[in-house]
Amino acid sequence: MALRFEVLGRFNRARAAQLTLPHFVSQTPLFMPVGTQGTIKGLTNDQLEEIGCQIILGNTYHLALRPTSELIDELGGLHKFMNWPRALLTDSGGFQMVSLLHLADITEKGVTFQSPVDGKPMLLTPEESIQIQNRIGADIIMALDDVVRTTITGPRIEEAMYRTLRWIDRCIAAHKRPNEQNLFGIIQGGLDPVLRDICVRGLVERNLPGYAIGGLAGGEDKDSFWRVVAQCTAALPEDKPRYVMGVGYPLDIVVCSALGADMYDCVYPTRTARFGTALVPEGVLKLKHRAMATDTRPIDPSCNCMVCKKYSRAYIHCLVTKDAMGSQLLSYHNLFYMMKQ
Ligand code: PRF
Ligand code: ZN
Repeated sequence: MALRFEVLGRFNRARAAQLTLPHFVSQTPLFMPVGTQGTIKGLTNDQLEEIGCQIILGNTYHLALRPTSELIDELGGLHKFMNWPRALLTDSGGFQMVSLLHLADITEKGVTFQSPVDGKPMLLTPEESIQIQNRIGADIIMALDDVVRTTITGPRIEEAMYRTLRWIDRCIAAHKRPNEQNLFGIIQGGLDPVLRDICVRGLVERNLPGYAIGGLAGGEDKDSFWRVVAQCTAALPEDKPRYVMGVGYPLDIVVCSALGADMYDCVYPTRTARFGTALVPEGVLKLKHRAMATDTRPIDPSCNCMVCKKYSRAYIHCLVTKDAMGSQLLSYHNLFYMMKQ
């Protein structure tokens, strides 16, 4: 195992812990911003460090297409390629194909999809996903899972859960760098407590370095979402990190942390910034709104970030539709807001 997870304090089911990874010692609960082509859109690595980002996500799917995992490997791995000294996590790629392409087809072999480069059919197997992630070299790599929307019902949910369990063994067998990279398993099973229970037990038996709760934040109601998180965290070992994938909104992070989850990732803070929205304690602030044009206050007067110290709402309002700097400043503030939680 290439990680250490020490719980430093507890309050009911919530915990604060220190997660030691090959490239960084991080404090949980933590939020991980999502990168695309080896970058968090609009921010430099120095800014990410300044904001306090401890782990960032690299996108396996995008990196495998360009510049390719072979080239990243040849150039010394993703840490070196993007010059990011702290920890990295890569997702297995299947979820991105299903959610981005909608053309993906899942069989026992793997995820088949049409290449966005030349339209040819391509197959991503569990073995290939792990091989690609081994080449990229992130501190945490994710198992290939069969993800279905939580809003569908019926036998497909059960099939996906059992397939995810069969694929975890193929992922474990394919993983060539267990001393440098941590393979996390992903719990599926939709909103069905019986299926979730079978999946958690199956993964815990495999004694992985960490566990993720997948298949959520896909349009189900909050009550069902939080119920699944509560059930999974209760069944997971105390001494391993728990990662809720694709979450999320500040409220969800607070609730999931109270339920005993430790790690989160989401494109929301940076994506919403590009649409001109800032995260503030009261909720959101829309910088495109006409009222902002003459507002000389900072985005959030209680925020200590560089943007709130230096710029007014009026200035950002003026930039936001005209210049990339507008969304860059908003991304900076939004990630700062997520990191100080
Ligand atoms: N599986 C994987 N990546 C994910 C998810 C998942 O279930 C989610 C949850 N919707 C976000 N990212 N592999
Ligand atoms: Zn700020």
